[in-house]
Amino acid sequence: MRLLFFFTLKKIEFIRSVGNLSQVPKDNLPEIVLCGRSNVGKSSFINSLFNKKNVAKTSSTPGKTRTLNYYLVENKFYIVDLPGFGYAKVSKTERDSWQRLIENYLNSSRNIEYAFHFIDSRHSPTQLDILLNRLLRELEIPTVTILSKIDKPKQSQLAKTKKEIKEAFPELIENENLFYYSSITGKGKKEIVNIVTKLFLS
Ligand SMILES: Nc1nc2c(ncn2[C@@H]2O[C@H](COP(=O)(O)OP(=O)(O)OP(=O)(O)O)[C@@H](O)[C@H]2O)c(=O)[nH]1
Ligand SMILES: [Mg+2]
Repeated sequence: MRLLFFFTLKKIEFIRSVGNLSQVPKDNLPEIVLCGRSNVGKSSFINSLFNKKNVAKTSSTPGKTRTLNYYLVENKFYIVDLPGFGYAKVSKTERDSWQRLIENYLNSSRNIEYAFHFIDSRHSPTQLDILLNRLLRELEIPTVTILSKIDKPKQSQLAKTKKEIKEAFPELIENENLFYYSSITGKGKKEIVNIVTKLFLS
């Protein structure tokens, strides 16, 4: 019988912020990419997963992360924190340039082993979530969908989101490629740590 241990992830180093794909690290280590709308909790996820307060910069104002941020984990793989999409309060020019950066990055021949697609558990998936999901499937990037801020919704609200998620993305199966997460309570952390450990650290 194989026992699953609850490993803890400890070592994480911020490597660099990339505003242009020519600046990405050249060592070709595998990458997990965090993507999804602005303000869904992607950067907070990094801090909570590693029990750090400030390794990733977070903000209650959407649009905090504006570059691809590379974090090296246990010297073995990168977590790449992407700017959130769908943030209305930046200029169209800036929004277009982020979108191009994200699309070019996902389309690049980088070693993207996994994508974590975050959706706020209080909200219905948006058109942009549907497009992102489609793009990741077209590119054959294995993806886990994470319903974030799971400490927030009431039961009825959560039931509605779950139903909508399953309608929009019928391929999602709980605890296989669909997880619930709270950076505040730590719910879902064990499951995500297990995924990461199995992929890169065991
Ligand atoms: N209640 C609750 N709040 C959270 C959780 N995760 C993040 N937040 C809050 O949500 C806000 C946005 O979090 P970020 O981690 O900066 O979100 P992001 O997805 O990185 O946003 P962008 O950088 O704009 O794309 C912050 O005020 C966080 O404190 C969570 O699990 N529960
Ligand atoms: Mg962020």
